[in-house]
Amino acid sequence: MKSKLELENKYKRDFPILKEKINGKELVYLDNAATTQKPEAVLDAVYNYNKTMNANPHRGAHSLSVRATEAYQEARDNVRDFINAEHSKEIIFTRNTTESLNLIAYSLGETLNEGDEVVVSVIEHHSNIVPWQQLAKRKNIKLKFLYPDENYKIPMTELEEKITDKTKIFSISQMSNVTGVINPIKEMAEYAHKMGALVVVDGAQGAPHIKTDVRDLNADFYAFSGHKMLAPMGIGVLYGKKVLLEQIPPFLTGGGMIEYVDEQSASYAPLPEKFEAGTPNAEGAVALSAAVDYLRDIGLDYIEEKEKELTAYALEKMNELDFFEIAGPTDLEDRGGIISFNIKGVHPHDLASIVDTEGIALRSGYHCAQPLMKYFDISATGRISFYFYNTKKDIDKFISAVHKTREVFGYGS
Ligand code: 7TS
Repeated sequence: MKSKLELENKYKRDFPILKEKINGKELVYLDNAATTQKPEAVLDAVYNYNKTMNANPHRGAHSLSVRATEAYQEARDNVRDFINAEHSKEIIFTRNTTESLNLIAYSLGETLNEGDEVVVSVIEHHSNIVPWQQLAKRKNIKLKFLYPDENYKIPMTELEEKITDKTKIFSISQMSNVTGVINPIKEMAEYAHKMGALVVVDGAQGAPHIKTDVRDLNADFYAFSGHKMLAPMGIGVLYGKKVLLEQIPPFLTGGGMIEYVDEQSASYAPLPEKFEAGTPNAEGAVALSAAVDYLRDIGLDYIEEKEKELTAYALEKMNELDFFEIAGPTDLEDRGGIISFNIKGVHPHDLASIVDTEGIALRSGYHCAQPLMKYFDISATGRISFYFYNTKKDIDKFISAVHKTREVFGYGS
């Protein structure tokens, strides 16, 4: 068992960027909800793929192409294992959560008819709202919203009121990228299924931080992004139950996803190729697989525990200061390591640029969740978000930079 200090040093070694100097200061990276950093193991995987196996997977019988195909398939198997899906063909590689959600909103949406309803929540990222709006327009169906209570949680009574026998799809995030609220997906899915709806889960802030078993959650579809869990940008995943993916039409069409093509029509390849038109991001998939290995090695239990400890510490420090207003639950059981806040008298954008001079990276703005901001009647928040490589020292530096910022604005610390 390594001591905390040994682990912190290990992460500094494993993640070269954490040693970077920003404005002459050591980087304090608190923008993990936007994207995470990459360990050497992932950087090496990208390099090795390109050095030893790059070719177009599935095209051509030459040995290098076979090597690339095998590496791509192994990555799929590894991701299957990571979320405990039943079959590798249930893992569709996409660019990111946004593309995964667009895919499902389009392809599953094709099976809906006028009068059907889709239910989402107001706490969703735009990527889990706009594709459903497009579907609603295209198919003339109704899009309904669930709202959180004063504790930022969506009560089950909201589901009982809004999800009816007209609801064909219920799409919900596992964790909010603004309030950090963790939704009880299993319980929600059970209710939606009872009403006959299919359940789509936006796992962008889930899979990287919470041990996720899609079969235990009983999600029909589950979307996430590689770049939020140590992999490069441009690789994402859509999990879907085999029987459902087989029934719905493809999203993007063209090369790679067909069986036979004649002048006027085409038949589609079996899963997963049916949903992977065009040359895939094989190096991204291989890098995601290396990220999965790294995360498995650390253990999601450890990651959850570490992030809880950091969140508890940050909330304690922030609550000691009366100028912080926190937009999220205070009960640690209901939240992950994402804290949105406002500081009386300091605009979040000013805060972000001033703390940047201290090497601190945090996010300010509406976090691609305008309906939620409107619902709370706030225009922007600051946001810090953790990953397992953050430390209490990072939080101390953030708090001290906040004091400095307030001094710039003429407040005493
Ligand atoms: N869903 C949630 C809950 C998210 O947090 C994000 C990205 C997405 C979907 C979209 O993911 P993408 O990989 O397709 O872009 N969230 C954020 C964020 O909070 N700051 O920058 C991106």
